[in-house]
Amino acid sequence: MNQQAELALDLAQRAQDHIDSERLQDAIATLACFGGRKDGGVSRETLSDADLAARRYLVDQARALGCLIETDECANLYFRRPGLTDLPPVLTGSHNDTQPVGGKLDGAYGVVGGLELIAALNDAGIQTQRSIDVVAWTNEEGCRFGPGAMGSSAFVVPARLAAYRESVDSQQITFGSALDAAHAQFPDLGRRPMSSALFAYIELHIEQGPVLERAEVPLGVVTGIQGVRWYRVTCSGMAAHAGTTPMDERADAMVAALGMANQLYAYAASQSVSALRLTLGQWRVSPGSVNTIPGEVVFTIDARCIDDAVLQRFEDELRDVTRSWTWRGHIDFECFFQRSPTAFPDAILDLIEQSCQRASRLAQRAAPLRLSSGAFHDAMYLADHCPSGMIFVPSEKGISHNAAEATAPRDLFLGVQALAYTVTALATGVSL
Ligand code: HGY
Ligand code: MN
Ligand code: MN
Repeated sequence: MNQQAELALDLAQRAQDHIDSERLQDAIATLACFGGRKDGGVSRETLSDADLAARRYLVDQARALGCLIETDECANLYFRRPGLTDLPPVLTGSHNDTQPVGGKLDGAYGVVGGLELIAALNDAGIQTQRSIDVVAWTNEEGCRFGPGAMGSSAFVVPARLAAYRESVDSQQITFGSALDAAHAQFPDLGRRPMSSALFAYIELHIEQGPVLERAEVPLGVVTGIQGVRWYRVTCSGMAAHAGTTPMDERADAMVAALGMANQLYAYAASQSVSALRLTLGQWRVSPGSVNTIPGEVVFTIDARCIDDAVLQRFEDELRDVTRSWTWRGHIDFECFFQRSPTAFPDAILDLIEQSCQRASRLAQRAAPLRLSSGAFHDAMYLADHCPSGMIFVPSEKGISHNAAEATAPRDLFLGVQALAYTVTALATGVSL
């Protein structure tokens, strides 16, 4: 190993050893207050008032750490700790938005973990060759404005933003108008161009599933992310009187929608597609009256699998089911989010594994596990842009997208230690 790399790993160890668990816990608890719920969860959907207030808090925190702060056209927030050179920076971070009923950690943990890394580098008096940027991505969840991971995907391919600006929420507000309103609240932030050069991207995140906890392993080296497709299915029938319309003369959109849903769940449950995960999470019934036959039912489909061919076969099945449903109305569907499976590069996996091994060994915990991610993350787009990777910590009972989402403080601490080692090594001379 050359001298530069040796120095880099020495600095990486020092950064790792300066992570402060109490400071980390305080920051997680404070950020969770923005959109905090009585049940202990967080409701901070993208570009909502709670999200904007949280952004102001993060900007203040980053300023207090001496960071330079910028944003871009998609309102992604960047907190830079300058390095000694103007080589492409190392980027870390995650998303700041949550599900309508989310937890304190999904996304927030990666952003706060990045700021804790900067605090530790300041404490250790470490200067890095490359700048370290911590990012808070806009709209990763995609539940208010679909599709998901808009901020990171527009960063990688800016041309995507035009279509994203047209996306509307349930109040018919466009993503574009919400973006413009958000920018107006931060007039003093410098703007950086999107798709700027990056040396590497490392994202720290909770697993949101049961694998690490069941294996009793505190750190996960994420090998990749399964593929995802989102569809919107519209069943159009005819609204009519619930009392006077004979059953055999109806164009009841709910009968069609439920019939389709049952066929799709039966398909997903069949042995041949056991790796497929299917969720029909969002339903809109109109006119939504107790005594009017539903004229229209719109529902969403979230289909996931590590094998893209399984997702393609599911889409073929969806098309067949749509065509085969005979009734007086009609059914359309559109795919509004599609991302093939992602694989992270070996050089990043090996460095992350090294960082996790040191952190878990010093804590006398089990060695890290390699696993793929069931959830999607901004890293799936960054992987198209630069060498990228992810570090996982366990989720208690595998629960996420739920107010009960939780991870033991000692595991959260180890995760940030592993992040500190990985990012500092990359920013001080480890080559890829
Ligand atoms: O849906 C997802 O996988 C991510 O948590 N937004
Ligand atoms: Mn997330
Ligand atoms: Mn999520």
